[in-house]
Amino acid sequence: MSSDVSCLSRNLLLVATFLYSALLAATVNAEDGYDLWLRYQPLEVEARDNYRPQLRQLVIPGREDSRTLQAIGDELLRGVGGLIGRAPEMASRIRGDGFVLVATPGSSADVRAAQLPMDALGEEGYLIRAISLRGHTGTLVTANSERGLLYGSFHLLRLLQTRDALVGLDISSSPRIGLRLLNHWDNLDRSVERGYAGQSIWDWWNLPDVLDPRYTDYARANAAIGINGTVLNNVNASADSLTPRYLDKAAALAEVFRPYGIRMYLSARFSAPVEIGGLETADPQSPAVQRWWQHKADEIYQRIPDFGGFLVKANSEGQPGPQDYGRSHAEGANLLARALAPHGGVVMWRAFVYQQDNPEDRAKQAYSDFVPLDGQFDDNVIVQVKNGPIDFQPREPFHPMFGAMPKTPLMMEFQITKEYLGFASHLAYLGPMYEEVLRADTFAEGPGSTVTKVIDGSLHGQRLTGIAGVANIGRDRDWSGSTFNQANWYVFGRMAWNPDLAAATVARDWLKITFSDNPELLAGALDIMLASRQAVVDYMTPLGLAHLMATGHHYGPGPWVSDLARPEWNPAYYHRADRNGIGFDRTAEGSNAVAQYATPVVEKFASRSRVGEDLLLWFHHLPWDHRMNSGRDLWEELVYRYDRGLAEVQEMRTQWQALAPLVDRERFDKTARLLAVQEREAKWWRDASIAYFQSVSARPLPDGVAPPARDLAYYRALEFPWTPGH
Ligand code: GCW
Repeated sequence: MSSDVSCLSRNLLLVATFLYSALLAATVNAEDGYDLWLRYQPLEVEARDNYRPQLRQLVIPGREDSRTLQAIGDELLRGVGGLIGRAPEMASRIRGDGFVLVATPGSSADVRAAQLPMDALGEEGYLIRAISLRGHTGTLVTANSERGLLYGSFHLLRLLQTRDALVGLDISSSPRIGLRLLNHWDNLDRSVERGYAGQSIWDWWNLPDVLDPRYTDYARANAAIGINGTVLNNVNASADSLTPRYLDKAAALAEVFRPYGIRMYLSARFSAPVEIGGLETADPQSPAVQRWWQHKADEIYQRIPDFGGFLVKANSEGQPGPQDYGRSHAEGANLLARALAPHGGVVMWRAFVYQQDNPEDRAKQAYSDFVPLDGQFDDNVIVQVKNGPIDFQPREPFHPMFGAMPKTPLMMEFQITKEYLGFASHLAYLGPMYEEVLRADTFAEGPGSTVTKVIDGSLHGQRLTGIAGVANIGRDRDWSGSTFNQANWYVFGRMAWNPDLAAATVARDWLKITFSDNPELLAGALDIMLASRQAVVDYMTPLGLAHLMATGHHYGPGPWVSDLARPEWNPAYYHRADRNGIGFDRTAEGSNAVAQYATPVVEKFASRSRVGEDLLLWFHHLPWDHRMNSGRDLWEELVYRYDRGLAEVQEMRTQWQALAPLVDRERFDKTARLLAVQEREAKWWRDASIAYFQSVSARPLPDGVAPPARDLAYYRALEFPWTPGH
């Protein structure tokens, strides 16, 4: 009896031990997405065996005295150790074949003696070379600065992650754009405007005392893709961010970011001198106001000596600004710029403005306000322009300000968070959208005057250059609300460094790093990614339509909305559909927004046949029976596009299911579930939009097209009081 009991308990113990180790193994291998592209899971055996002889020792002269060099060392040990299963030995000098030397000409006599082409690298660029030194072969990462070494080291790790050969390496890379920034629309209460990945990662309340390890991982992730600055707080800013208490908190974060080459910036509220300074006015002409900003800048630089500067949203959507005092955007920007100039800071002044009671086509207002000010901005001001003239829609033409202000540096503002592309739940890879905008030809100085050349400064000889992405980062374990949303953060960084990179190339890198280099996985997932953005365009706003989202939260369709106080808040303002036709006439017969583009572009956009169907209804109001390239009429084509978008999402789901054996459980399931949400919502968009436009056009559905599942009244009555990000 007693032996039975002990046998039973022994068995139980065995089972428990087994379960425990199984659980442990599962946890160790758990892929919850936290690691982003710093995922250093072991490579395939063959790759590991190949790399091992080449990664034996790590030599980083001067490491003891520099936090950046320490960060580099830690990252390389961790990365190489994880990827090939054996960390290199940290050595003080080259001892044999298979060394990795990370050094500037200043920190290593060997590098100096090698006389490498360092000039072209600038401050942040780097070289990675296969090299022979002291009779041994190895790899050299070199640069003019420690920041360059940092970027080069991350590139070296990426080579392993993408399974590239180290033999014969000769890479030279430097960023084309100077300021490569994230913009967080994060509030002090940890809510995030247009954020769909949980609360803000900035724990303002517990700062500066508590430093979440996430802050370091955030800095690592950004440095790995070349991002070199971050604006911590929402452009709809609270002046409290500029009070000493909050500056102390920001300074603690700056300290964490510094070794990773990430400078801190803050959104500044224009009326701060009144709100926290006790002044009567925020007028740029007032000497007291000027002094207040100078003093504020001094106060900031005392705490954060490498502070980057201010981002400002002024006279837009109710925010205070210089126009409240009859002053121009240039006068407002220069006020802050002069306070920052002695410290080397910049002002990023946003051009996202449109005014209450201004009857002008909203797509024209920013250009009308800013272009006449060309030449009036101080040297340390850069004007930040959204990619399109309205507002981060699934597709817009490039903003007409690009190319139109030769004397003013302009920086790009992309949205990484998907306010208008299905929040965090829809899979939409934004690489193709960024690529489309960057490659668009403004013709400002003749053919080849691409948007890229405007923002990299080469078109008009600008020295101050920049690009910003509105972050999709929150407290969610996977940072961005889904695995595939991480790709949007990733591609933003990679294209900020090199705007000529193809969206498909970056997607492939990301897939290899994030999942594996299994060819079937790469092919299937790449297909999904590359088709995804056009799918969203098709099921939300096909053929150049825009801003049809429901009011305020922008979740789901609301093309019927036409009763809001300001005309340009209404979807009906944008689509202008009636019994006869649909679209916004922006030709000379209409709002003439086309005239804001350079000559050949005007003609293209103004022509119904040349504009291209993707932007057709952005620029033209056309009758429902307008003949399209397909032979269908406009009404039939519209319905066809909605169907096509939905069908694409169904296809994406099927493709993802086929990848089940190739993806770890947790990330596979979450993506599968989100794709199911996307399909349901794509169908909702399709059905509601068709129901509405049919109520207006009074046209029959083309043969064989499924009628919407519910009647229009049903869709109109839907309400979503607790949508995130609003
Ligand atoms: O797209 C709109 C958003 C606002 C945002 C604004 C802007 C920060 O709906 O939430 O405010 O753009 O870019 O300023």
